[in-house]
Amino acid sequence: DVPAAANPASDEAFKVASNIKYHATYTPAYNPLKFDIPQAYRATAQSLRDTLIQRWNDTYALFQEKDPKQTYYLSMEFLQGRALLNAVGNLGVTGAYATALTKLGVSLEEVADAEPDAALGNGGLGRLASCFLDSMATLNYPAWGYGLRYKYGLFHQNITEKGQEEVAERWLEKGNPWEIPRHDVSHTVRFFGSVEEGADGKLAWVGGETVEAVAYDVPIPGYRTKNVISLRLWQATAPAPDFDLYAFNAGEHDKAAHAQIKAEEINLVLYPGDATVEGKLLRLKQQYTLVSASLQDILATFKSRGGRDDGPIDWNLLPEKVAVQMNDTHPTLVIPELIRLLMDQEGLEWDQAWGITKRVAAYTNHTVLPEALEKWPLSLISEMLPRHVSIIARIDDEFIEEYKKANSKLDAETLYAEIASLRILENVEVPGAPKKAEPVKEIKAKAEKSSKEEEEDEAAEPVPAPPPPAPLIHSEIVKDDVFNGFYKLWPDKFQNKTNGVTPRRWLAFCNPELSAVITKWLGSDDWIADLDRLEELRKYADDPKLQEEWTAAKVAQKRKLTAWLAETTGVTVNPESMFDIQVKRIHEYKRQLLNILGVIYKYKKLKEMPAQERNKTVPRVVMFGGKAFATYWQAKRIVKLITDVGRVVNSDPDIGDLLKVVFVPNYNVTVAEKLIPAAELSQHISTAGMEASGTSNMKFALNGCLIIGTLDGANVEIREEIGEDNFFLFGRYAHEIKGLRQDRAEGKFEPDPRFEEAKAFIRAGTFGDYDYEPLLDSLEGNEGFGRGDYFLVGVDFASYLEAQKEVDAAYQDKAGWARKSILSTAGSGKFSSDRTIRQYADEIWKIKPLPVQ
Ligand code: DL6
Repeated sequence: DVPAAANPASDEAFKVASNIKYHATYTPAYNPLKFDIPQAYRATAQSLRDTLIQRWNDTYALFQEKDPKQTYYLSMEFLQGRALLNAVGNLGVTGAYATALTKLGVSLEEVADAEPDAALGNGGLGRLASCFLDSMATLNYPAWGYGLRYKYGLFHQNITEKGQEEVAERWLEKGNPWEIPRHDVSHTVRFFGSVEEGADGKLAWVGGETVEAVAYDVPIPGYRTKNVISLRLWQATAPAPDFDLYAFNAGEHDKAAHAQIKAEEINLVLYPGDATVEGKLLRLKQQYTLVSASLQDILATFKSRGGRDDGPIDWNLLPEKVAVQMNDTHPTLVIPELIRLLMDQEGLEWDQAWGITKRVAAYTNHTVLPEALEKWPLSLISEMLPRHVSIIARIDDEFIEEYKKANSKLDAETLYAEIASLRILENVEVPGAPKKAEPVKEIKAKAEKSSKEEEEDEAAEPVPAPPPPAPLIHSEIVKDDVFNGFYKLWPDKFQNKTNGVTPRRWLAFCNPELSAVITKWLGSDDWIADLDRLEELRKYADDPKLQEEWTAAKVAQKRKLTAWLAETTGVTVNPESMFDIQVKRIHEYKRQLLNILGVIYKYKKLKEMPAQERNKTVPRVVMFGGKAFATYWQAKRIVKLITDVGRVVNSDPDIGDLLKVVFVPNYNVTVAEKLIPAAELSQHISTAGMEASGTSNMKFALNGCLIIGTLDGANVEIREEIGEDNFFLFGRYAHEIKGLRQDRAEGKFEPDPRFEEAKAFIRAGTFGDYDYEPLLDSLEGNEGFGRGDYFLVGVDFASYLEAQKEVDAAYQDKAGWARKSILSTAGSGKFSSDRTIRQYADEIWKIKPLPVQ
């Protein structure tokens, strides 16, 4: 029973408590006679869902009525994390829900903790998509997300004696109160089949297999606004008859359910292994399902708005009403699919369909790693998407013709080499091309080589100083290297948008202690929706009172994390130590290996020191978290090494609390929300030029954590904003990497003896007898299979150790550290995803806010 309201002030909490109890009884997912934490979670979520649905309906009705231009954000990944605390926070009802739940005998925190983490993503690209949704809703933009409803997401990571073990993440096991199945919204998606020409001469795609993609809407509330937008996730199901009753009754049970199982495969996991043809086909099916269902939905919405569903449709208006953003390469089938829908379903001619498509679609590049810039075998696309292949081929043909016309002065060899490097189809003959066009890269390499030889012949001129590093390294690499040919053709199509993170989840809600201090010193909590206000903290950075409160907030978070670590990993750490954290996907370019080699070196030196000297060192807990892709063996060896080092170091009585190494298992959004607020130092140490941006660096800086990092990705801008003195910089610059790589691979670079010492320590068996040779071998700077130190760990090692010394020295000055920490937060205003989304809205999508009154 809900106790009656004692005074009018608790009226709202009383209503909330009644509503929660109502849901515990009437929308039961559990025995309604019990009210334990799982029931309380479910009922609380249902109660919030009522408000969300109400507001979602109002928002949708407003968009239908006003028919604004709308953005649709297509992404294979959304790393949403938990929804409950975010919902109460954004709806402004945290206090009421906390009080209501206390009345009911449970706490908001325990209830929130019962929610599984929605991990429909892999890394930064997926979390960025989720931050963007929060900002789109908060800023009242008519914008939606589209994704896939994965049953298992990526995978759940266990850390065992053997290193990383992957198991299915059963996040939907007990149902998901945050999703609303829309059985009235579904679209047919076709695969395989053939293309036939109809009597009217038009092409039609027929036969093959089909699935029905059904919409599941996840409401996304904005902060302090009535707008609630949608993340629409597609679930593939078999079309009727989805079950063969005759086969079933004949005892062929597997066969009976075959169609349904086949359709549901699409939604099982994110990034299924693609080493086999079956794996590749499944990935392509997933990408096409997302694209086709979303575009059909978008066109249906376009037709239903402005009363055009019963009159002639003016398709030229589509770019004025619709912007489609492709989050990286995965949804790029948007281009041929939109053309197909406009031509084959809506009867447009090629020129009009292609013209409209060019104005509707935009693409964001999130990496220049070749393995992530997807290419598909032509045979596979031809088989699965035969109609699209002809569309892609036509785009390719037109491009080649246009290029030939625009470059008629080029000699044939250069012209066809350039075409070969820019066109969409690879290894397909270009009409009119000389028999064997040499790839442009080889031609360029030849030219470079001969000019180098010429240079060498000349009397040695002093080498000019390298240019200063560009502030937007990734955008420069995209323009000058990866897509240089296209950039030269269409410079106006290239723009930089600095990423950002939502300050709601990544400061206000995950770090209430620090948020309270900021609100107190800024005089209001407006900063949560206007992050530039953090700048005003700068003037108090030297104030001992603020420093004291600031440090106390950090200590509170460190204590919480200490308890959680002990519970989840069994490792006891001293909260007085410096908390040093590196959390991100495990990848050689992110160089967790550099970090752990630094730890190994430090451990060796601590062992060698006399106890007296040792005890003067700054105690540190070095934490790692992140998933290695299941078949990325080198990354998995890195995880294994970290855990082996932890096992030895953490139980060494000589070391005690001076050094602890913890691998936090199953890193996800929920874990990040615990680690980031407690971090004092975080490592963003990629090989320069390889990290497109990084967004966790922004979250750490926002929470007053100092960064040790290379001049790479968003580190460059963060350092500019928070000040050079507050950033521990090390390592070589992006423009030096190519030359260094060459030297390193040829054994021309002598690595620091400390680097050799750390490797030898592992080779000596200090951390067990696991075969680390393939990993260590990759660090050897001489040519040979798997060698060459491509990520330049050996090159940056010395400067990394020096920067770590600076960190230790700085940490000993408590007031100085607090000052730097305050300045980190104060300089983080730029990194709000609200700023990023405003830029996308103004400069790319051309959409305007439309708030529900
Ligand atoms: O743009 C969001 C995020 C960047 O911050 C990271 O630097 C970048 O690695 C990530 N990219 C991806 C794409 N896949 N890969 N590799 O996740 O995007």
